[in-house]
Amino acid sequence: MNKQLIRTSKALSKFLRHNPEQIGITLKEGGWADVTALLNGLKKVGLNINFVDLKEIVVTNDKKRFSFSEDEKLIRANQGHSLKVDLQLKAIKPPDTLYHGTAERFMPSIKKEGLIKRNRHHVHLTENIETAKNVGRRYGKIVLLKINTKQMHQDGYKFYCSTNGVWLVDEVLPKYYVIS
Ligand code: HQG
Repeated sequence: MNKQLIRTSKALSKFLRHNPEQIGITLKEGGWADVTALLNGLKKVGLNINFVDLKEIVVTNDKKRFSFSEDEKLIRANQGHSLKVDLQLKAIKPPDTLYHGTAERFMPSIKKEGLIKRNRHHVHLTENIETAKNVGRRYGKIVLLKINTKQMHQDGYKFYCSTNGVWLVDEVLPKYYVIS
């Protein structure tokens, strides 16, 4: 993928998860944005791409961050929003164990209050240890937390899985994780 498309892909995360108003678009129910409006909005901030380019970004994105509607007239981020959007995900039974990668410097506070969603809609968890490690690494020296999601599920916590396989939950209390 060329540099312009990589830059646009990062911008898409920002506009479809956090700041659509910055390019003059609004998100509809389910977090969907109109593709034509999005392309026009991107042009305004110097990201001049066409539909074929946008499709390449969606299809080749390493974490499958974006989806088109069936008719490809709408697009949305699959997860990671700070905006209040209802992704209309159904609660499902999680695997018995999930992982969360974080940074050492957050641990004093995580030990007190557990994992909280902070700016995002949910706490993000993954089945994949490598993914968890990469996520933690973004913030400093990594700590890998192994979460007893079987117990959490039995205790009534609701789990959701985004279209791109990220597990989402409201919080993880300290009693449910061990440092792995
Ligand atoms: C930490 C990526 C202090 C939490 C990934 C994390 C993910 C606390 C940071 C997605 C805390 C929030 C999300 C507490 C949690 N005290 N720190 N009580 N509770 N934290 O970026 O999970 O590339 O909002 O451990 O794949 O790191 O964007 O969340 O370190 O799915 O598509 O606060 O981002 O996807 O950071 O990452 P984030 P995250 P994308």
